[in-house]
Amino acid sequence: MHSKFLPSLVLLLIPHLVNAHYIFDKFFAENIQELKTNIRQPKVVDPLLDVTADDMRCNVNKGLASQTATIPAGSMVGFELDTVIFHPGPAAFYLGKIPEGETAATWDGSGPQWFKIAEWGGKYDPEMWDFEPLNVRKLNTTIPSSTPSGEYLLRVEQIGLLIPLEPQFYISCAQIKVVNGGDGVPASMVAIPGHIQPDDPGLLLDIYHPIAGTTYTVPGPTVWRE
Ligand SMILES: [Cu+2]
Repeated sequence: MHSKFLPSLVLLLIPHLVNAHYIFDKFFAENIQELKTNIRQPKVVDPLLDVTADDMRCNVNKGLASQTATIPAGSMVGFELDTVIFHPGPAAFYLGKIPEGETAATWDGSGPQWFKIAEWGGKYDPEMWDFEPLNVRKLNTTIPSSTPSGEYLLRVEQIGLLIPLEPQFYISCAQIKVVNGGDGVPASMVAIPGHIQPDDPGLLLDIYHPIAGTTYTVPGPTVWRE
C-alpha cells in the first residue's frame, strides 16, 4: 500500500479493529422490524471484491431465505446493518423482477431482471470525499408506487472506497412480494454482474485526494422511479 494513504486509513479503521467489515443482515418496512428470515444471509462478513463475479447478485449465502415479506407498493423498505456503515462510498437499492417459473425464494438472480430504485452518492469536500451513507445503521427508501405487483429480490449494494483502486462490495438480498402495485414499466434493466464495469470512474475514485469542481456518479444504471 502506498504510504500516502496511511494516515486516513488508520483513522478510519481504529474503532473497528475487531470487526473491520459489516453485513446488511436485517430487513425492515413500515410494519416490520429487524426481520432476518427474508434475507439471504451472507456467509461471512468480508466484502466481495470482484464486480464481474456471479456472487455480486446476492453475495455468498448460507442458503435461501425461509420467508418472503409482503410490501405494498409506495411504502418504505430498508436494510439494517450489524454495525454502522463505516467505509465511505456510495450505496444503491435494486429490485430484481422474478422471472416466469421462479419465486423470490428460488430465483438465483440471473438475467437482465434488475433495476435501480434508489441511490446515495457523495460530494466534493476539500479534506476527503463526503459520502452520504456514512455512520448510519440503516438505509431505506420506498418501493416506487407504479412497480407492478409480484415477487422481487430487493438488493442493497454499498461500495466501500477506503482502499483506492480496491473497491469493496457489501451486498444483501431480501425476498419481498409487492402488492397493490401499478402498471409502471421499469427502465434501464440490467444483469448482475454486468451492471457495473470494473473501470467505472465511481469505483476508481481516490477519496483522499478530492479534486475541486468534480462530481460523483453512483455506479450502475440510472434510478427508475414512477
Ligand atoms: Cu471493512
